[in-house]
Amino acid sequence: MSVVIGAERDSAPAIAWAAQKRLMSLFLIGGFSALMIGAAIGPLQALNYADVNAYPFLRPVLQSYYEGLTIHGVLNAYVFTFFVTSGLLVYLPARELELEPNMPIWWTSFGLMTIGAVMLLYAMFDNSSSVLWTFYPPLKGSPYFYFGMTLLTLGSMVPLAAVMDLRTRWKRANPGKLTPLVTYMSAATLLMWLLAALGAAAELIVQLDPWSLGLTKHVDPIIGRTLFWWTGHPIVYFWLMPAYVSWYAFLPREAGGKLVSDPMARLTFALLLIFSMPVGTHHQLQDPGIAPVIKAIIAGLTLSVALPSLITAFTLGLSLEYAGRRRGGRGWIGWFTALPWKNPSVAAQVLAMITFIFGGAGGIVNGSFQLDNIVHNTTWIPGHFHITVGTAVTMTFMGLSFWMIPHLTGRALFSRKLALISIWLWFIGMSVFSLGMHWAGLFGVPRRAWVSELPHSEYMHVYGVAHFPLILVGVGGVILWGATAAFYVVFFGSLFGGKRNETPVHIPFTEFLAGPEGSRLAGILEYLWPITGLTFLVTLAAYLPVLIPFFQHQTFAPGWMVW
Ligand code: HAS
Ligand code: HEM
Ligand code: CU
Repeated sequence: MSVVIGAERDSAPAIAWAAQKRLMSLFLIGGFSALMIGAAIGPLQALNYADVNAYPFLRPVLQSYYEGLTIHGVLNAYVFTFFVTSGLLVYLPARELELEPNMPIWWTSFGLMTIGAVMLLYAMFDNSSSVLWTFYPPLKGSPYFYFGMTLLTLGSMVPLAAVMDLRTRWKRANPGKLTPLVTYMSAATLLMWLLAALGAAAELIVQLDPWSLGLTKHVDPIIGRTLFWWTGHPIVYFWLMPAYVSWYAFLPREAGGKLVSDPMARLTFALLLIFSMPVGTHHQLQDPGIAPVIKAIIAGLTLSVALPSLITAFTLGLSLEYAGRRRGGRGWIGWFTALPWKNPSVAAQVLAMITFIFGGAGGIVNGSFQLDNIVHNTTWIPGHFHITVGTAVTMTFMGLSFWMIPHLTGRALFSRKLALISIWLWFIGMSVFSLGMHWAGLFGVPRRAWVSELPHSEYMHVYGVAHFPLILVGVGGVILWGATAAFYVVFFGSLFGGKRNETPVHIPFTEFLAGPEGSRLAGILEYLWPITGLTFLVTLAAYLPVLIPFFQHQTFAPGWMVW
């Protein structure tokens, strides 16, 4: 049962939702198919660090470590997340408001992203574009890569139009009322992404697309990097915020409780919209040409972006405790063990949250200017982001799919037991993997290095000091192969082989202990467009001092193909 919203539910003609469910399923299938390829490659990279070089045997498919790494990063970080998010952030608000979304707009997003993804696959698998997920110039791939990336990015911005249209129609029918929570969170996420995507869109359309076609001869790498990180930092919140939608709006109910505060959820999303944008330069703390004073200011601002996540930790911690106590949990730990751990969707999301505590702590280390000197460009960094995007977000999407596939298709989950096994294996595998990556990073083991290509004695000579943590990396990777296999048996098994459900599965919209009614905070936060405008100004204030000197001293680099 969803929360009842205004009079819309009674007066609106009943919507069948069949077309919407079909398109939502396509978004899920598109996204998770990308993850399937990406996650199959990941363990090869983990084994590389443990000195197992599988690549000579993979020549017919992958020509080099870097071709695989590009496919892994691009499919997981862009294609998987964009598809799932562009589905969820339209479907869920539409269901919350009980209004039909504008289907041509939503299909446009799907179409653009599909064409983009196919072009990217072509460019990566023909070994013309091993430019890694950051596609830093002057590494030069094929036009298919950059145009594919352009279409994928534009496609991911389109859902904003669908959500704003839904919100406007609902507001017209419900004058003076606050936007319901899921729609609010979706709108805030997509408005943030509208500003965020401008950087990469500019880099692609102005710099890289024409350059890849040969229309321009040279490229300025540092301008490219800066525009990339304009997007590349807030993109991590474009990954995270849909997971937060699930944590705030569904998990409390799935766990048997209620969300303790709706206004805190709104505050989190508004703060993420504002703070995500101006801090991308913390990825360039070791880059030349940016004044130390700017880097120090950005380091300070970076700590502010942790704030909404700390609010989230306490709000959701309390909501889970409430659920656990309602289920009979007693004492300091009893509420936690009383959570419905047998429900794979709940287990996935709670384990995702626990992992995220460590991911967040590592992020704060990265953001601290001086400490970043030690960890930058080491395996510490992939260690950090495999427990943020690679687990907190990915495992939340996996958990969400466990109720959503039955909801969309009318079929029961293929096997709850195997679903639980996949989640626990992912949690254990990623914990071991990420511990190894962080630890090896502290010994200075570089990321993005085909270390297993060295003869064993040389590998031991250079990396022997980090041999144990690097073994952990490989072991974690192998466990993750098991997790991936188990998950996809459940995912595709449910889609195509699950038993027909007797009773329909509803979207688990949560109830609140403290709702938004009468909250002054919620009232102020309702002004999403002015908040977006303010964020744009703050972003310009952060980026103009970085970019102007680069435009005044341009460099002209020819393209490189080093693979
Ligand atoms: Fe990061 C690099 C700083 C969060 C992803 N990050 C990366 C890269 C990626 C990434 C992909 O400042 C590398 C890109 C590349 O290829 O080079 N990151 C941060 C900070 C945060 C942060 C300050 N990162 C994320 C998230 C990501 C992500 C989220 C993906 C989804 N990161 C950096 C910096 C770099 C960086 C530098 C550049 C480093 C370099 O040198 O290259 C913060 O937002 C983190 C805040 C999070 C928290 C945790 C809150 C905990 C919660 C769970 C609560 C649990 C409960 C369970 C309720 C403070 C919400 C209760 C149960 C109980 C038993 C208690
Ligand atoms: C990079 C392993 C899943 C996103 C890497 C690296 C390893 C790895 C070892 C570092 C390679 C290097 O720096 O040389 C794995 C394993 C996975 C997995 C074992 C388990 C199935 C994921 C997931 C995501 C992800 C689920 C995101 C949704 C990335 C990205 C990179 C990366 C963005 C950076 C690529 C680059 O440097 O260009 N992965 N990964 N991975 N991984 Fe994963
Ligand atoms: Cu960042």
